[in-house]
Amino acid sequence: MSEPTRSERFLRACRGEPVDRPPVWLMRQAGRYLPEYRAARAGVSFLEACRDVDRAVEISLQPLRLVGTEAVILFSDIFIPVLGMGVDLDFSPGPVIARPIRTLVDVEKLDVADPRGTVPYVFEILRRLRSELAAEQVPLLGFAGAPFTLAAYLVEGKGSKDFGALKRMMYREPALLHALLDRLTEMTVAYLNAQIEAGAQAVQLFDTWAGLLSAADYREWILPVHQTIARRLHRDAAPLILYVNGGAHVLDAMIEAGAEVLSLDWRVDFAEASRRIGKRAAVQGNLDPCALAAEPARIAAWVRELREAGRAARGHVLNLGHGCLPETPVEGVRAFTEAARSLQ
Ligand code: 1CP
Repeated sequence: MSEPTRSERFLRACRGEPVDRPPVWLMRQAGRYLPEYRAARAGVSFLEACRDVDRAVEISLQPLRLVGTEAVILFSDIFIPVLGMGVDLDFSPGPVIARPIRTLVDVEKLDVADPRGTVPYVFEILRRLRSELAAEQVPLLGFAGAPFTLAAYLVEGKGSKDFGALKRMMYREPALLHALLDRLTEMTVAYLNAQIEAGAQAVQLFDTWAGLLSAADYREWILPVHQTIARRLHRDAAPLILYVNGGAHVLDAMIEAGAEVLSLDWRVDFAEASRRIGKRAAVQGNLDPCALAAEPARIAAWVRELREAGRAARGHVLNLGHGCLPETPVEGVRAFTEAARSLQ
């Protein structure tokens, strides 16, 4: 049998069809750890880089050429479509919201206009990437922040360890948070479907902060949102990858979301989780991003362990348990992808 293309291997792994070995990519594979990224960003704000189609295409492609990942993810941020809703925000380096959401009037001001009209450059970047990648048959991923994670920043105003303002809203003013999540869900469905239409072959939903909730609160507040999104996406055209950070205690509810792939962080025992998930979904993960500071031989050994552990699930995509960090050594990233590509 001839070797599959990178697109075929990736999409088969996501859908749980037989593959020769797991494909590999890394969350936040484009970013400050790469000198070439820092050069492309010199003198340009993060927002400008996201809006500049040529620059964003170049940055998106950098990891493919420089560190050997086998999928390309759109260079953008989960807050770009939120700009399209009329929210005044900036990056420093994380999102900072000028006027955090406090009332129903604030929620009702959030515009759920067609993202193809409000942030057209996102779809232009995807179309350009898809045509650049056509000859090599490399898969293109789109992504969005999940409503709860977006709400966490919109209510808090900025990043936080525990997002106390959001949790207080959840317990004190549940109707208000429901209204906010409903609006963000509408936007997310439209945004991801427009990305699929523009050429994204798989989409990842990042619910970075959903793991802050208890298992019972997760079932009440997060699972229905994920299920709605999963049901309304054009998943015949693009499988859905669901990422939750710190979600070991909600794995069963993650399975019920209905995504093709569950992306797990490093605190989850990958073998045990893969067995528990079994034929119900594929798994993605889950090396600790800090482990890329180790010797290449150790990184290669972890990759082989992850590969064996992932066999129990329906499919496996090799990745980290969270994004690359600005301090991540480029050599460690290369060791990770090389070890993945040399798996038998
Ligand atoms: O200074 C800079 O160069 C900007 C740093 C940066 C980058 C490179 C930000 C600001 N966003 C990004 C790109 C980005 N963000 C991608 C690109 C594709 C990739 O290579 O993977 C993606 C998928 C994201 C997603 C994102 N942004 C998430 C979810 C995933 C995760 O890492 O948990 C979150 C929570 C954000 C918010 C955000 N944007 C930027 C920062 C520094 C942050 C985190 C803020 C915080 O710590 O609370």
